[in-house]
Amino acid sequence: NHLLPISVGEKQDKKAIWIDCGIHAREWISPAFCMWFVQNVSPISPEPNITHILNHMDVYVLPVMNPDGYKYTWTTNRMWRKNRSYSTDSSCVGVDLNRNFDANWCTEGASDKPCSEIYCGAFPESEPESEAVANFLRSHKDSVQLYLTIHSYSQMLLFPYSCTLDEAENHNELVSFAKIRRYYRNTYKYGAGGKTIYLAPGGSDDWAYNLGIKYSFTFELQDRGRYGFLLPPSHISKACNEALIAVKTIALRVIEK
Ligand code: ING
Ligand code: ZN
Repeated sequence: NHLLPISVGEKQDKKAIWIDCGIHAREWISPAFCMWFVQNVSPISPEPNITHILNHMDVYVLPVMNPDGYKYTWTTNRMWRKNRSYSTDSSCVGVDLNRNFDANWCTEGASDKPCSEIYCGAFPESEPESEAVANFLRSHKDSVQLYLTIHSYSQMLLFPYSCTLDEAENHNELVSFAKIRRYYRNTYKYGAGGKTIYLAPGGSDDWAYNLGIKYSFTFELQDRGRYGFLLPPSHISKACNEALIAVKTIALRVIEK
């Protein structure tokens, strides 16, 4: 069990936030952000905004969704992206977990070739990592109101859809939540994934959105490509702090609803 719940009190019918990091192995700033998050968003925090958030919402933090891939980037190949599962009909290893969810699964923007970096897997939720996340969210969908997933890099805040160019039903509201540029130290682009970067079916944010979690966001943290996945340690605190401000702001907005 690799999930960290943050909760105060016993209030019934409490709403919740889900946040996962490390779905892609090489995006090291992402697990760092989850650790930063749990250090700051704690029941003993003196910050009124944080107390307010925790009084209204429980938080489920998954610090590393792809632990096998993450470990592999420490031991063997720093630029590994996928998980480490073996395929029956290829010697290539790994499924792109952010193409393995059941949202227009394996259409344009994903690949059915096991050697591809964006291999969608044999079927939706074929991987234990994505299946476990999907099962948890299915069984908590009445409480989870905000889904957040942390990637790098490119400094963007994306929301559904990435699996189609169609607009989400509450598109304008998602834009208003994402439009918090002034809170970032650096500029962040924002928009629907498909139109802002590229079509990417099978992503976790689209799947969570279709499950009924109407506030669903993918963060692409620092930087914009100067260091890319190899963000130097000296940038960690700034990258995490600006994202934490954005997450707190979005959480407060969701609570206000
Ligand atoms: N970017 C994401 C990727 O999986 C993305 C972009 C966002 C896809 C939302 C699907 C949904 O390609 C990185 N850096 O991994
Ligand atoms: Zn990623």
